[in-house]
Amino acid sequence: MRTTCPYCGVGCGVIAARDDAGRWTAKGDPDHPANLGRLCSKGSALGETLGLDDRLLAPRVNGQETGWDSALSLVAQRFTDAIAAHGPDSVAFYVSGQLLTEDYYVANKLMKGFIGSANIDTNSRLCMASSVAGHKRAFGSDTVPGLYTDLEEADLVVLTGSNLAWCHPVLFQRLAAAKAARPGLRVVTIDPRRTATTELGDLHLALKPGSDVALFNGLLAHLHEVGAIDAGFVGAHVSGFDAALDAARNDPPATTGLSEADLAAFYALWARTEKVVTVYSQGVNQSSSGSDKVNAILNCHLATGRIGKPGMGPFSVTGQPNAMGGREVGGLANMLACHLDIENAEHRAAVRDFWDAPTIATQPGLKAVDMFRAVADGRIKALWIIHTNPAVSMPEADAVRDAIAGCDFVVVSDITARNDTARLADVLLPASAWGEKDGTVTNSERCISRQRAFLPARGQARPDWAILAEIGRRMGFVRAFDYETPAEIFREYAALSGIAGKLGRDFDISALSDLSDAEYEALSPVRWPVTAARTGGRFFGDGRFFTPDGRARMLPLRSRAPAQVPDAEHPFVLNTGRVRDHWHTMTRTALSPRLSAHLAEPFLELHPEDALALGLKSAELAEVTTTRGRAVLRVMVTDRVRKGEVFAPMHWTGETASHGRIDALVPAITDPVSGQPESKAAPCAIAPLPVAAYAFALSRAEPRPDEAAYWAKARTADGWRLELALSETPDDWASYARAVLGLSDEAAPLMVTDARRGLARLAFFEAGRLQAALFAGPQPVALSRSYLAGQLAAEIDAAILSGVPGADRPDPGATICACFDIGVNTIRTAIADQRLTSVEAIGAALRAGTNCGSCRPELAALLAETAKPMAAE
Ligand SMILES: Nc1nc2c(c(=O)[nH]1)N[C@H]1C(S)=C(S)[C@@H](COP(=O)(O)OP(=O)(O)OC[C@H]3O[C@@H](n4cnc5c(=O)[nH]c(N)nc54)[C@H](O)[C@@H]3O)O[C@H]1N2
Ligand SMILES: Nc1nc2c(c(=O)[nH]1)N[C@H]1C(S)=C(S)[C@@H](COP(=O)(O)OP(=O)(O)OC[C@H]3O[C@@H](n4cnc5c(=O)[nH]c(N)nc54)[C@H](O)[C@@H]3O)O[C@H]1N2
Ligand code: SF4
Ligand SMILES: [Mo]
Repeated sequence: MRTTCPYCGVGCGVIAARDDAGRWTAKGDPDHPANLGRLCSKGSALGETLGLDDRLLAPRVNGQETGWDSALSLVAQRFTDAIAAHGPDSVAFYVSGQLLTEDYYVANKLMKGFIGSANIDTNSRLCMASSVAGHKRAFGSDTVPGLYTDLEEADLVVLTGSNLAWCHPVLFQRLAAAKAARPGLRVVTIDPRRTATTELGDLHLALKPGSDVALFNGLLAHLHEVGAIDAGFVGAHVSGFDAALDAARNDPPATTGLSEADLAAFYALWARTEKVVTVYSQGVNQSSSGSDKVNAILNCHLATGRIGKPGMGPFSVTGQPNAMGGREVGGLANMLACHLDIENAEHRAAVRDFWDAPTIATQPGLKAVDMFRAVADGRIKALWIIHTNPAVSMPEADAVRDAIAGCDFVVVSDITARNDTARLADVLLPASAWGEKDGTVTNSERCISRQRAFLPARGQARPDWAILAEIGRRMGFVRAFDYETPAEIFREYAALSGIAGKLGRDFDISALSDLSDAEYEALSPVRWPVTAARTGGRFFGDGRFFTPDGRARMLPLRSRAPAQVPDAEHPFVLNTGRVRDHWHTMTRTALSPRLSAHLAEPFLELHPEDALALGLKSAELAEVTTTRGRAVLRVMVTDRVRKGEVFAPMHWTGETASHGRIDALVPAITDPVSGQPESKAAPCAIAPLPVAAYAFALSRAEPRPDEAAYWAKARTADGWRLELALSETPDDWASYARAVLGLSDEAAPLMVTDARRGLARLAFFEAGRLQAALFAGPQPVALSRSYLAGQLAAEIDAAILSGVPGADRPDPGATICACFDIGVNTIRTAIADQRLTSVEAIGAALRAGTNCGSCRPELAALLAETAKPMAAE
């Protein structure tokens, strides 16, 4: 079955098929234009995430399972009551860029056209809002001009605020392959820290966090100085050039902290290279000056006319699989469907007439941060959260969690009850997951692809669009929500886009409005626009923009003082982001043992000099605090980060770690134009966590370590692995282990202890097989985790207590290649023993890096040994 990957915005085509053992596996679709057969580690492991282990299979009201009818009646009633008593703005939907377009369309139609409020916002506010605002300011529309092939055709690719190697791995692989085939292709990376992505670059600019506006203002001034402005293009198609240049000249790039030589090299390369693509992502968007950062980049492309032509243009890469589709259907609180504007009376009237709606929202609704503030202070009486986990992913996550807990009525639609937000719901609705539902998504290059069902419905789960439509009907809007299939919704949406096209909007897929059900089922990937006159292609190469006068707008921009400044109490800057093998709050990727083996616990990248000053060593635990909250993270000492700056991943939750929710630390400071929070620059304090005993444990049963000062757990092939830190050493390790690892009181361990050194090692066997083991001591436990994880269910053998494999069995070390489960030690040894000098040679020797290729940047780093291994030892 051909479908589309549910993770990142690259939008790879997937072929789901059963293997010989009857298990579902995912392979890259060679015919899909996004990936041409490739998949990354997450996509390749999709088959491991389809089980029913943690699935929510029936509606729950106040924690009790119930049938759909009573759950839906309650939801419809409570929303209707709130609206009757307090008006339409007393209710809100908080949705997600992972919804399918059809789901999203129905949610938006219900809220904006039938409830009559615009209080629907999406996690794309945390993700793409600054790019949307920047595009609209410059182009008059939220249009991504280019195509993926532009990265391959360019002579210079600038990656700024993007860890493409880990976050858009297949697009990164396409770029890496193009560069290998044509070494003249230059890559410049702009990121305060070194990443797997910066390894590919010819030049890495480790700028001061937040200083991107000054960097691109400096570039604009330089382009003018050296005569690289395209006066013809500017004269015919752009307004605001003089003011933009004037502002740029008054904003010297010295504030970036970069050396003059680096700045000069970057500027000269950009100026002399006609075919340049600037790719940007969350280092740009998630900033208190995010919209200005976007426009500073767009200014340079507009001034040189390098936009919308093969191999050139600005390129905002989208994060979620349907971030783009959500923008198209109007998922943001300040948009209507099909790129129509809520504040435009003509647009509003067109949408209302088309929907035959009783009302239409007349002003923008609450943006995410403000929405949860309104929930906190009781203005929102009923809230429906769909396909997102705000108690973990919103800034000020503790306050958001408390706000949800305190709200009169909260509905959560999810595929699992095991997440921090779902635990707070009054009504929990089971949604059909990837593989069980049908619809469309749009990727970063405007390509619309089908997600198709290949699994039967699970339990009572229903697709999100069907749940939303049923609530619409139960709220009294029977005809408007009388959908029976996603194809019907898609046709209606495509027809509305035709009206948007007639109103001069970019988003027009009206040629798809009369697809039959069978044609919808068979729909091949297609880039919009899709009209009678044209299909796909680039925008703006012809110099025509979607502003009232048809000209693009350059904006006068001046760097503002950073919104968040470290001080004596909070001297470090906390940067946050992603790791290679986990997806957001891990409700799906943590189901896969091999994805969990790459980085198995929440961590903090800390510069060696800072670590020394703080008295922290690698593998110890740091307590990180901000004015908003606290986290406890494993220290990874590395010069990848600049001194004074630290980096932590966003993935860990209350389900997977004791104090790993990084957004508990992040203040909800937003960009004034887009309302997008600054997730990458929180001033923080760092101190060693006082620990009496560290422990590492393995267990067949899921561990329950609630009282520990720190814990983090991850799945292994046969059970779980657990990291622990305790503030007091237990008197009796055996009974402690029994309680935490779910063993019966009779379970008797093999045990060695060394009271003087405070060491204890215990192994519990049942029916001759290892059931659980625990290794504890006053220092961080330095044992081979990958070896130990492989010993669960092994036959009884006291050698396990050594914690390391015997001399006859080498210790593979932490997983680098997730596809073939090849560890860092195995790779290092092969490089040394076999004198390997290339990533290809490692592949030939070990197979590492030869399937999905996601680990190739790390293999390159191991070869260069310029960097330490990324995974904790
Ligand atoms: N493996 C994996 N892939 C994913 C996801 C995932 O959860 N896991 N999520 C998807 C989603 S929704 C998104 S939005 C994308 C995000 O994709 P990316 O934006 O590439 O990922 P991030 O790690 O959030 O941040 C990118 C980089 O911005 C840098 N940065 C921080 N501050 C600044 C700054 O001031 N200026 C500049 N120039 N750079 C800065 C950070 O150091 C970081 O390396 O990834 C998508 N892909
Ligand atoms: N500090 C910090 N915070 C960040 C970021 C950062 O870089 N730093 N990045 C931000 C960004 S860019 C993003 S996109 C957000 C992402 O943050 P979230 O959207 O909160 O994270 P997810 O884990 O993707 O949440 C998706 C939820 O939907 C559920 N789900 C899966 N499939 C379905 C389905 O078919 N239907 C329904 N109804 N539910 C389903 C999953 O189980 C999960 O609970 O985080 C943001 N927060
Ligand atoms: S790059 Fe990876 S996560 Fe992104 S769509 Fe492709 S396979 Fe999925
Ligand atoms: Mo995102």
